[in-house]
Amino acid sequence: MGTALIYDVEMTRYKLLWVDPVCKIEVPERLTVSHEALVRSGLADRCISVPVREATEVEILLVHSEEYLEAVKKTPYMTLEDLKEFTLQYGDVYFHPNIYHCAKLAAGSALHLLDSVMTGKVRNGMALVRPPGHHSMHNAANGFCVFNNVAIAARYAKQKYGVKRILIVDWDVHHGQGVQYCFEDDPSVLYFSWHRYEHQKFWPNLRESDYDSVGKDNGAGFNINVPWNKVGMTNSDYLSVFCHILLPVAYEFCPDLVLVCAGFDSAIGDPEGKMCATPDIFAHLTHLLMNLAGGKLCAVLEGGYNLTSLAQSVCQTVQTLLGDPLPRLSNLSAPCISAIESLQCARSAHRRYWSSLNHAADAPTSEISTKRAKLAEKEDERPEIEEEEKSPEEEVWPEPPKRISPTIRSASVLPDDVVCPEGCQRYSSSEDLNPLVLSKLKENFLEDVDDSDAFTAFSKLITLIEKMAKDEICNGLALVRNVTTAMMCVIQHSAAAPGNRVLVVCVGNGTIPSRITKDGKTLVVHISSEDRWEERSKYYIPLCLKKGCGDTSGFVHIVFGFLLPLGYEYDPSLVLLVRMPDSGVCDGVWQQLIGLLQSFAQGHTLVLIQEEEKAFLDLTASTLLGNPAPPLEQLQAPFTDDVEALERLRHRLQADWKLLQTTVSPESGGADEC
Ligand code: Q9C
Ligand code: ZN
Repeated sequence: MGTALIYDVEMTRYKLLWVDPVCKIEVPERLTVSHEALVRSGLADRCISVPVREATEVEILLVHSEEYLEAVKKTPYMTLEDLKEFTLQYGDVYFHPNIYHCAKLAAGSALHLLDSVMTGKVRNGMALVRPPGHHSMHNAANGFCVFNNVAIAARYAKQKYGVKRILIVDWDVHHGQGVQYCFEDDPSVLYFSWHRYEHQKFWPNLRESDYDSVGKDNGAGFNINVPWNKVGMTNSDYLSVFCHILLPVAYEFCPDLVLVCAGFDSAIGDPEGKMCATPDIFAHLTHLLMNLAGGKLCAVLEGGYNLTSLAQSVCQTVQTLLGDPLPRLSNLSAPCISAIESLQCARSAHRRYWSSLNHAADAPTSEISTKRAKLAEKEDERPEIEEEEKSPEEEVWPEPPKRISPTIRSASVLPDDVVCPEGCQRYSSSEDLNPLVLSKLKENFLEDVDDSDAFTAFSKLITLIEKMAKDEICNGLALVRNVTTAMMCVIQHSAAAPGNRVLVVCVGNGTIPSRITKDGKTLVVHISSEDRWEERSKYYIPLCLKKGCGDTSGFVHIVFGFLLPLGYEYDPSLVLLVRMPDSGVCDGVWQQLIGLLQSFAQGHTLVLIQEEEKAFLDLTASTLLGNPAPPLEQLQAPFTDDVEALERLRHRLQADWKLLQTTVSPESGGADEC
């Protein structure tokens, strides 16, 4: 199952024919540079090329009015003067004799991509299209958009394939008001958008782009807006919103299909967005959505006006869809106060609709609404003249380094009598272990190790992680006699090398020797049913679920609310996932966990499983190999006691771990300036 790529040069064949400073950024080169970057990097060749087609009138009418379609249909025959005149009735858009044709191709591309994913010809894919779609409405073109490509695809998916729940993630920097209007009262489509807002001062300046537009009637709760009230938002701000709002709600919603309004004007260097998130963030945003809906994801291009930033972001997205290991996001800062304010507002507006947000705090008092009120008073005033600053196009950032893809994806260390899972390579070290390492191993683990078999296994584990460090192997799994000893052995070796950091995720009950958690070279996140609150420290984080790891909602709550933010902030060089015996974690949750942990350490994950639990081997291997986890069932509310205890823990930890913050509080002290 591959990744589809849709592109056709025909969609570059329209452009602005008169002078208009607002529209001049929407150029044909947006498509050519994106496509050329995919070709140059070899990514295009690895995709399954899907041809474009025109959307039919019936399909366009799924979203647009007959009147509007008839009007657009006439544009190919208009004179320049007529086109200018026609354009004037809409906001921030231009027409061209060939744009109607391209708009039909753009919508048709989204539909063809959707067909390829729904029929199982491909797992996922991306369509590079012009014109974009998310601003266009039932009766109107708007914001460079003619037909609403993604909205049409969503209606089509419901109608043709009977898809029950669709998640639309709009990471473009503008609010896709066209999509919001289309599905406002429809609970089968969950629309999420973050967007530059600046208390309604930024285009399209709509009251209904704010966090309190949650959807209407039956659709209440199914429209999520996260307005950015400042420019300069960073990777941390974006991740924080994914971890603390979008992902918990998305998993609770449990979509059958994910559509992405993939605009890249939310990346650094863009003249419209003026944000500071780097192109590699899109690798992560994409990956975090790829374990929903059994991996069925269609990304459709929207905005993106800095050609360099756009091309890099498109490559990051496609490479992730192809399943390559993710880049590390180093030096994440604390989310800025304005971002946390927006997060807190959106969470509080949605807490009554989503049990995963039920515990969210109230919106921060007055400040934000006061700003809006002040703005309304001053409506007639001319905006203040801003001080001279360097234009965002001049912003410089390093080109994302080439992503590494070890030749061996998954290796296994198994007892001889255990069959190696398909696609995995049984690891039998050809190299002898460094004698120094060997003696250290003996010295430290001899008394724990009862026989030479186990000792051989440990030596293999060590050479395996050395090969991971050299990027010869991406990930691994091992069936061991005693997970705790194996864990200690790996940690001792790995943490000895300078610059290494190991994120240890322990699932299930058991005791973790406290000596490993002192120096910051390991961060242990321990999910169990035992209350180890007393033992907590900066580097030992016990997360307790009363009913144990079999509690799916509780577990998912912990993964998004704690594990992902901690992992991103810690930025490990290796992830060690330890499944304690009888952990009770169910198959689906286990697969999701493994999939999500591949966000870290360039996918260098080592999974340790105790011999008695060898039934989990195949499942583990399949996920490490990059197969999408099956969707979890729609989630129930996590237990109140658990959630309350966890929120108390969050409060204690957020001074050390800034990405855990979900509220603005005097003592939280996030970075003031974005
Ligand atoms: N500087 C898309 O990204 N102009 N459309 C805003 C404020 C309209 C953007 C003017 C921008 C439309 C798909
Ligand atoms: Zn945009």
